[in-house]
Amino acid sequence: MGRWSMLVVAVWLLVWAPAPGEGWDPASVFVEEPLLPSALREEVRSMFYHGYDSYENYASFARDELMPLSCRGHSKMGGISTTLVDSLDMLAVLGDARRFTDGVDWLLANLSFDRDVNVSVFETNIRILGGLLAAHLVASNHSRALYRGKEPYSGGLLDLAVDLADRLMLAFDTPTGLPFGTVNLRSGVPPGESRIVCAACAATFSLEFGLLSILTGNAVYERTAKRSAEMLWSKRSRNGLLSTHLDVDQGKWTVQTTCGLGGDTDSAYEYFWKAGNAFDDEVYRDMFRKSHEAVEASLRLEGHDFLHYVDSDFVTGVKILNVRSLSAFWPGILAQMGDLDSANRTIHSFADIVRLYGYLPESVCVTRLPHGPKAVSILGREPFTQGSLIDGYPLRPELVESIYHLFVKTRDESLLRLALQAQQALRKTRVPCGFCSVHGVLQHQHILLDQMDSFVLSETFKYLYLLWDLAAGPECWVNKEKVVFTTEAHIFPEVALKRPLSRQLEEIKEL
Ligand code: DMJ
Repeated sequence: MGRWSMLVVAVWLLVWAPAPGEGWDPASVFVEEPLLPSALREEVRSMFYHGYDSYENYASFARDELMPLSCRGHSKMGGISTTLVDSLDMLAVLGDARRFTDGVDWLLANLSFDRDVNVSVFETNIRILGGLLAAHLVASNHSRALYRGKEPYSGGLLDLAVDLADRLMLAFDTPTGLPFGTVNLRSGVPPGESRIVCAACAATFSLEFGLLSILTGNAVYERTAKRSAEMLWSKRSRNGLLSTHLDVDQGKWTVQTTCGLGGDTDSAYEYFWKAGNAFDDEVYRDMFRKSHEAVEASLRLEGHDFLHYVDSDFVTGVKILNVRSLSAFWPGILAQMGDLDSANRTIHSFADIVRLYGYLPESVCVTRLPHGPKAVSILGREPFTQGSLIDGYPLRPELVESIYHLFVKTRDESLLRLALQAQQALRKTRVPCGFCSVHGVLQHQHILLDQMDSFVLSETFKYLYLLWDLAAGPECWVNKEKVVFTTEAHIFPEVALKRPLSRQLEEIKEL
C-alpha cells in the first residue's frame, strides 16, 4: 500500500470508522427481557456511578463536563464544576451520603464565581443555580442526614447561589427586562454581546429565582424573573404562541418563522405551568392556560395511531412537520395536568420513532415516519411545510421524564416497556470512560461522540431511577414526598416553595 493510501486509511479509521457498539440494528437491541424494576433500578444506579466516577477520575470536579472517548474533561461552561453541581441531588436520590458530602465539601472549598469567563445565563441558571439550591435544601435537612461533614452544614451552598444569582442578574438590565444571553461572571455583560435572546432563555428563571427569593427574603430575584416572563408573554403571536428569538431592546421577534415546543421555547411553557402551581400564582397560571389552548389548537397533529405536537409558522400558522426531541417534555406536562390520554398517545408516538431509529433524533420530519403519509393526508389540502432533519441524540432525558410523570398517574406497565427500551439503547452508548452522545441516528450509523452533557447524570438517569423505584415499590424519598422538578430535574420540595413568596414577605415588612 502506498504512503497516500495508508494515510487515507488512517484518516478513515480515525474519523469515520465506527467505534465498538456502533451501527446497530434496533431490532437486535430492543429485545424482550423480563421487566424487573428493582434490578433495572440497580442497573441505573451503576450506570450513574460509571458516569459520575468517570467524571471525577478523568475530568476532575474542577472541569465542567466529561469527554468520555478521550477520557478527560472540558471547561467550556466557565470551569464552574457543572457536572458536579448538577449531580449533587442525584447523589441524594441514591442516598449516597459519602459522595454527597465529599462533593459539597469540595465545592465549598474550591468553587468561586469570581472568574473572568463568559457563561450562558440560561444554562448557568438551570444547571448551577438550580443545582446549588437543590443541594442546599438537602444539606439543610437534618432528618435526611445526607450531609456528614466535619462541621455541621451552615448554608455555604446558599451563599454561593446568592453570589452567582447576583452576577446573572446583570444580564436583565435591559430596556425590556429580557436578559442578555451571556454574562461575564466577573464583569457583567461582555462588550459586543448579542442583543438577541431565545424565548426559553427569557422565561426559565421563575423556579430558581423564586426559591432564592423565598430563601433570602429578597424579592428582587422573583420579580426579575417574572418581569422577563411577562414581557415575553406579551409578544406572543396572533395564535397565542411564542417564536424562538427576540431582541432585548424592544422585544421584537427576529426569527419569525417557527413556533413549537422544541429547543429555544420549550422550558418557557414548562415554567409557566410549574411556577403557576409551585407558587399558586395566577399570572403564571393564566399564561399556561392560554399557552395550552394555543398549543392544542395550532400544533397538535393526530391520526388514530399517532399524536405529535409539531411546529407552526409564527405569522401564517401553517404547520411545519417537525417532531422535535426536546418537545418530548410536553406529554409529561399533559400527564401532570390530567390529560392522560393525550400524554399516553404522544409518548407512544415518540417511542415508535425510537424503535425506528434506536434513539430519538433531534428533529425528524413527520413524512419520514411510518404514519407520515396518513399524517399528511389528515392535513388534506391545508398547506404545510416539510420539517427539518437534525441528526444526533445527546442522551436527552425528555422522553423518560414524560414516561415517569405519566407512570406516576397511571402505573401503566406498557410505559415501563418503553423505559426499558430507552435503557437498552443507553447501554449501547457506554464506553470505558462514561457514556457518549450519538450522531448519525437517522442513518442508523450511531456514531459515538466525545461528549457527555451534565444533564445525562442530573436528568436522564434520575428519571429512569425514580421510575423503576416507583414501579418496585418506592424507597426513594423523592417518590414519597411532593416535589417540583426544575427543567434540569433539580428537586425542589413543595414545602420549600409554598413558604410565603418574597412579594408577600415584602408586604409583611411594609405593615
Ligand atoms: C436540559 O438541560 C434541560 O432540560 C433544558 O430545559 C433543555 N434540555 C436539556 C436536556 O435535554
